[in-house]
Amino acid sequence: MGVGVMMTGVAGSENVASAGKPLNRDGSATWTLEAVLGLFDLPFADLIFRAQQVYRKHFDANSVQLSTLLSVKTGGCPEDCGYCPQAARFHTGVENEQLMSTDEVVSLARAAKERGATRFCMGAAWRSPKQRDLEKVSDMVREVKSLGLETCATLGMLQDGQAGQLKSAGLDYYNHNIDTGADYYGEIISTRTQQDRYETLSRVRAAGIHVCCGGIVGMGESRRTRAELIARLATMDPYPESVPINNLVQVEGTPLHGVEKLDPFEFVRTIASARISMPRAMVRLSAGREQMSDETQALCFLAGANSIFYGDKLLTTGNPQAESDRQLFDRLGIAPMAVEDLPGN
Ligand code: SAM
Ligand code: DTB
Ligand code: SF4
Repeated sequence: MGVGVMMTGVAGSENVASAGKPLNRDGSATWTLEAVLGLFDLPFADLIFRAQQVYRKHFDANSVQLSTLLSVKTGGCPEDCGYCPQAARFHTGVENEQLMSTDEVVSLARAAKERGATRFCMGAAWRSPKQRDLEKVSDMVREVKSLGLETCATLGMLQDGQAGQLKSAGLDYYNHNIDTGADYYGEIISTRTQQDRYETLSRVRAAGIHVCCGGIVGMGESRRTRAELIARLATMDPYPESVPINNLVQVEGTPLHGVEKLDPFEFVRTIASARISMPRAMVRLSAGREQMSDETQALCFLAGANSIFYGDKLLTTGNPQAESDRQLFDRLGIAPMAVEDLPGN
């Protein structure tokens, strides 16, 4: 990626756009890698101030949306994502389980709704769903949607037609992350390219499903790589409606176990840069909260994070207990976002 090269489009294509000044849907100029790096390089207080200004223009800064995750198909994944406890080739103790039954999923979704979640995200450890499995997941989506929850799924790469099928079942969001900057991607995953991911994202968009796309930091990458991740996300046209920023949860047995931990302020900077460059997105403080102090989480909310995963488990790893999140929200004067306040309602 050359200095000052503009990045536009879900397909990740590059163009030199300075002459035509293409606009993102919020009307701001396209973000270059250098411009995002400039955000990361700001004094911390200036960065947070800018993030707050952008954040308060578009959202109630004391309201955070709650999504609950469920692994509907755990383990045994054929991919080699170096961070992931579910890859069959790593010995992490995560067993290869069968796809859950729709009844089981629906009863867990109902419980999540009762605890205050407004979105329910179903994850499967697949490279790509088989047709037979997609039909079962479509049933789950239909039933979860009928509970009055927003629906999200993350099932790996989608082939032509599959996104349309999920949309017909009532899927609101599809999560598929580009994970990291293009320069670092090959260090982390070899079994599918970042281009494969952009193609799935294009199919999701074309089917009219909202895009949930973000990445992971804390994998030993440079600040420049983190800035490139954010620039890539911010220059998707349109940028994702939902942007999960994960801090690597280190799991024994994965290649990334033992990598040097990211300075928490650098994590907060990543959140702030996402907020500034994607003003109307739901920026989710995602994996890694259990390992984070309350103070770091508070800084993330100040930096513009307005969504979290809520419930004591992510997919296979831990998340803070719902009760401790409720206490943290009380201490910070944060209210869970109500259904009627969700973007689009
Ligand atoms: N198998 C599907 C796929 O990869 O597209 C869906 C599930 S996958 C677990 C979803 C995302 O979770 C990954 O893209 C990655 O960003 C994040 N993730 C996985 N393991 C993680 C870890 N140990 N720490 C932080 N984030 C992680
Ligand atoms: C995302 O970006 N983060 C979530 C969700 N999308 C599916 C997953 C985090 C997984 C953390 C590791 C685990 O629990 O297995
Ligand atoms: Fe499989 Fe998804 Fe884990 Fe990669 S991140 S190994 S695709 S479950």
